[in-house]
Amino acid sequence: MELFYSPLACSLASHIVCREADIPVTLRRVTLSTKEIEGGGSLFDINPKGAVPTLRRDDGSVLTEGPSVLQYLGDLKPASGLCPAFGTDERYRVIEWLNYVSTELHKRVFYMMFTPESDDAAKAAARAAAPRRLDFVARALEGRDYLAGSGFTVADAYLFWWLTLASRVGIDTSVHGVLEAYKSRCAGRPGVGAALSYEAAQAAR
Ligand SMILES: N[C@@H](CCC(=O)N[C@@H](CS)C(=O)NCC(=O)O)C(=O)O
Repeated sequence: MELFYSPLACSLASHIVCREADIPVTLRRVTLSTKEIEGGGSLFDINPKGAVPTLRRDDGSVLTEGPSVLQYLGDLKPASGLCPAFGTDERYRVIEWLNYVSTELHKRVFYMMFTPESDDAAKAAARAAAPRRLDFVARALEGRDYLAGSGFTVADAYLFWWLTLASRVGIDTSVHGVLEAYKSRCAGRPGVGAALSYEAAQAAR
């Protein structure tokens, strides 16, 4: 399988899951502004939406949209616990969190902060939307190690990416000790640490 990614973009969550679950993938780096794939080709020819994560499976079929890619990867390795079994309450909690991170954090805050379609007022409004959402996430993590169930799941991979990027773009997550502890807990996992170091090095290139 090939995972089309861009360093430190939301595709980091899928990369983390591959490392956590020992799923062999070839990482294909994409320059998002031009959609060029390192080594040749355009992401548009693989995913007409031109977005990462994009997963090309061994049969050539392509899966897109972070929450579906994350669940697909997690389901490849059920024993990893990264994606709880269908039908369990834990699975619906994971889906609930994936949706929250995707819509309320990723798109509501980051997308509006960075899209050229936003003027300064829209960018400021997006940034201002972060603290209330951080309060909510911090409260949800009070007394628990991870978002859903007892272990690290694909939802944590997605939230970890968002929190990591948030700090890099001046959103202060350190006001919540619980979030700092959560970030360190996640970063200390071998798969998370390896994916983050790899992409940080790629981003610095
Ligand atoms: N709806 C997609 C959006 C993913 C997304 O926003 N990816 C960003 C990187 S974090 C991207 O590829 N942006 C480039 C673009 O949309 O032109 C998903 O949930 O996977």
